[in-house]
Amino acid sequence: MDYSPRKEADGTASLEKKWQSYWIKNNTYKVENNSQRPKYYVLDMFPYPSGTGLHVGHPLGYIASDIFARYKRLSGFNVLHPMGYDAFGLPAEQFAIQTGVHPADSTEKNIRRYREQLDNLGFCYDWSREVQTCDPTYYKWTQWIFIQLFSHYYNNFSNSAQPVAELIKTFQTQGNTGISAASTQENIFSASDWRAMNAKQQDEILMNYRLAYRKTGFVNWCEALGTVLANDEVKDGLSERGGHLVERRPMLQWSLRITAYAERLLRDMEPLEWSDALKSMQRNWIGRSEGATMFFDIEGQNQRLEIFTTRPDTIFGATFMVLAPEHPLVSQITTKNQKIEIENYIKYVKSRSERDRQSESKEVTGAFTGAYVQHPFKGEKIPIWIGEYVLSDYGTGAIMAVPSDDERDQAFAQKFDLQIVDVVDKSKYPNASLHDKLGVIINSDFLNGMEVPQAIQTMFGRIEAKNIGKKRINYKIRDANYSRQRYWGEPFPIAYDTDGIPHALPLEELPLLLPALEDFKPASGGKSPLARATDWVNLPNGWTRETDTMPGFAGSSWYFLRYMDALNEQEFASQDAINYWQDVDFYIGGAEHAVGHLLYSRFWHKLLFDLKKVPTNEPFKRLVNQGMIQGRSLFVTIKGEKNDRKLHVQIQLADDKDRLFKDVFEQMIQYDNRFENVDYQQDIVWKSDGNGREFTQLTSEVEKMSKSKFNVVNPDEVVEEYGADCFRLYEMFLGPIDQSKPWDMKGIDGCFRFLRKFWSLFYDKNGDFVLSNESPTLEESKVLHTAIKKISEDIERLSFNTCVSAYMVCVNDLRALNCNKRSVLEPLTILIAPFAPHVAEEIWEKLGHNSSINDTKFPTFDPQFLVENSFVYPICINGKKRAEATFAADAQKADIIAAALAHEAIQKWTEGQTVKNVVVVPNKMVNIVL
Ligand code: ANZ
Repeated sequence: MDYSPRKEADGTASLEKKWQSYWIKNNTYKVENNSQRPKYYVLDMFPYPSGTGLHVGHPLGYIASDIFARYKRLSGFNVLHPMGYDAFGLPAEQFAIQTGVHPADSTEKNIRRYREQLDNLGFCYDWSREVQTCDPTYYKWTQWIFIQLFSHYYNNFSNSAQPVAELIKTFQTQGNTGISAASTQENIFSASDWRAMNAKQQDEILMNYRLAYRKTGFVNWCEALGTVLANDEVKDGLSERGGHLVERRPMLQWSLRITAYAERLLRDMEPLEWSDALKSMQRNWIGRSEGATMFFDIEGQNQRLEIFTTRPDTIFGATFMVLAPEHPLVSQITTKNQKIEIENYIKYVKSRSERDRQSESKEVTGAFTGAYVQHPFKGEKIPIWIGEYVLSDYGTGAIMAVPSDDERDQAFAQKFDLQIVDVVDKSKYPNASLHDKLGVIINSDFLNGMEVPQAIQTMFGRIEAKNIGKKRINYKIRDANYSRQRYWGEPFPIAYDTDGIPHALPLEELPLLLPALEDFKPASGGKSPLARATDWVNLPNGWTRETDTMPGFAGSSWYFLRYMDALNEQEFASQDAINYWQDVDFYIGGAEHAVGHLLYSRFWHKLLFDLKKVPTNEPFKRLVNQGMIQGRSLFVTIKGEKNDRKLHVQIQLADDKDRLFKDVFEQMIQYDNRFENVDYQQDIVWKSDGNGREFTQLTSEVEKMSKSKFNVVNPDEVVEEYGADCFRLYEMFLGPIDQSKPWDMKGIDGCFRFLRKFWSLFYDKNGDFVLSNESPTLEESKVLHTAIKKISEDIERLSFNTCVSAYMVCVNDLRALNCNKRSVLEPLTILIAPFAPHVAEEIWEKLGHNSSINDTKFPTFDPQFLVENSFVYPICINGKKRAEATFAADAQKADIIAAALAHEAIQKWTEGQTVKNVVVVPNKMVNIVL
């Protein structure tokens, strides 16, 4: 019988389909929340179920984690390996706006398609734990976590989240003088101040402390699209989609105080088994910097300007100040003469995205306010400017500019002809850059002669002694904007009373369901579509609901905990389940989530840790980013008067020599309007193939795999032709898991041939399944144990491509030895099961087992068969070979003789006889003379 994973000649269910139904029917992959075995949790980043389905790049990580999960299970662990869908999000809503299909319907349809595609690949997911973030039984708990964020603040003394209710008690008895908390502003008030405030005022104070709070933030507002855009959706002040005007506009939005956790997010990362590249991305994103805030008196006003600097040692080189254009002091300090110039400049800045503003290559811009501060040590007047390179939400939104030692200040000074005073002599450090903080201080009064690091420390002391500032640690990371003016997301469990004070809904009212809507377009004035659901928004007692929805990262920030106990209706997961599973042992997903999802989920996990809801302070112990599978795009060249143009062609239309035949092309252009204005007879080069057909030679390039590049390969088609086992092996064979590589069908036949060879080990010439029960020869054992060692070690270090080669070597060697012994082939079958689970189950059944191969044990290697430089000695008696045994090449004669005489098979021959002599010919033979 031939290996045929998909199609049976008689039309019966294929081998792979048979096992896929068997697994479902027998709940093979269902996991319990307790076991005698140690636990192991293997997690994939769950997908967003898009309308286009999976392409061959998506399963790369899923296959790797599936192999790992199967291997761990076979190695004696109770393995949690779940899957679900990140199902809220913009594409479903955009699709709804275009077609009127409700996002819930399109999402459900897409999920069904994904599930079919995933099932087709034979994954070992425990689907009884499936999570969909748009499911009310799930988002009930996303809302609940939001309420925890809303009703907790961060206590810097205990370094943990604490209830806001306790904070209120403290305010009532001692105001906020004795506390240290993560907060937006630090106005000091007493207990009697607090008690004198009305509810609205108190609410505003509390907002400065809550971990989920409302604040006016600047957003990229696009009037034409009626929505806020993310930074990467804005290019040069225009929306990337449609090219509409975008402006920075202040809007009242929910934010999450992730900054409170910045230090812990940094510190707790150290022991994790993550790549250095990933850790340093997180480190840079968090961006810890040590410096000081300093106050400068503003001339002629009873006001002080607070700045943040990491270089207080350069204070004597500060020759001007720069404020962010949004800084609240700007309107107060700007003089009459400068008013128009400042207003025009602010208008210009509003049209710029944050990214434009920070980009270094851009032209230097700014405007003078007409106002001055006083230098705290020199007493001189220093001009105050505004400039877009100073960001409003970093530090204090204001800087002292030191053009001698900061490139951006230098460019600014040169452009506007401002004074430059050298304060650091760097001649001792010719190779140092400005960022190295090296040199000797000059022109700086009491700092003169000090090395920079010493001068910085001295200044920290001076500033505090003089009471003009404080040492401060700043983080680049911003609090996360948490509001979206969108329909397809989690509603906030918040209602506003008649004073506009937000209140969290009680747990009994959760989930707060997303109301049914038929029109998903944004409402006018930057409001969410939910604002139109007036029956839902307006409550009988006069209160109103929040109409924004939560962003995409809400549901994905805690889903890994829900899998631990996915059906629980009382809690997000039971304490028993969480204490059992603890955390994710192995997590795999795309590098694009390095600073988004992986920071938010760590932050939420830490909150839950503070609330004693999870026992670990980090959620993901070991993490790997899989590389991308790229596509090979094909292009047709269209001649132009000046330049040739290249247009993508659907790769499936070309032949294996990248040729596109004219008849195929003519069919294609009937439904492809990109070619409407192309005179293809003229502008495309056609050649004859010699058989009466004309073709044009296409060119190729490796690019991201995407529908828009016409280079998508659907795994279903590959699986249909070669089977899932072959597809799995092949994706792993493409190269190291963490590297990107182009998809290329060329090698897949090799994997298929390998599976056929593996299969044929079990069959004789007549096509019968025949195995011998003899013991393996030493050579056979050596082949098997070499493979066991290599493959188990390689799986542990996630080197899956080298495992595939090891299987191939092993099977080739066993074929060369004509091995058909059960004692070798049975362990080999288990060895292969993580990669090719269907064929392994089939053979396992044929070997006479009546339970799944998943319930057996992974073979372990016996080092005696792996002795390097060993030799297999024939052991002869009176010149006739009676047995064989392996000895190290450098074994002592006496040891060889002793072992040969002790050999079981030899003892039968020597029993009752006298051994006259034993001759050892090194690396040749042993002869026993009786
Ligand atoms: C004086 C100075 C002298 C500075 C010098 C640098 C070099 P990091 O390390 O990134 O924290 N800065 C402060 N707030 C800013 C804002 N809102 N927008 C833009 N720039 C800001 O850098 C801190 C430094 O960046 C601060 O130290 C400040 O310039 C500037 F030789 O102060 B420095």
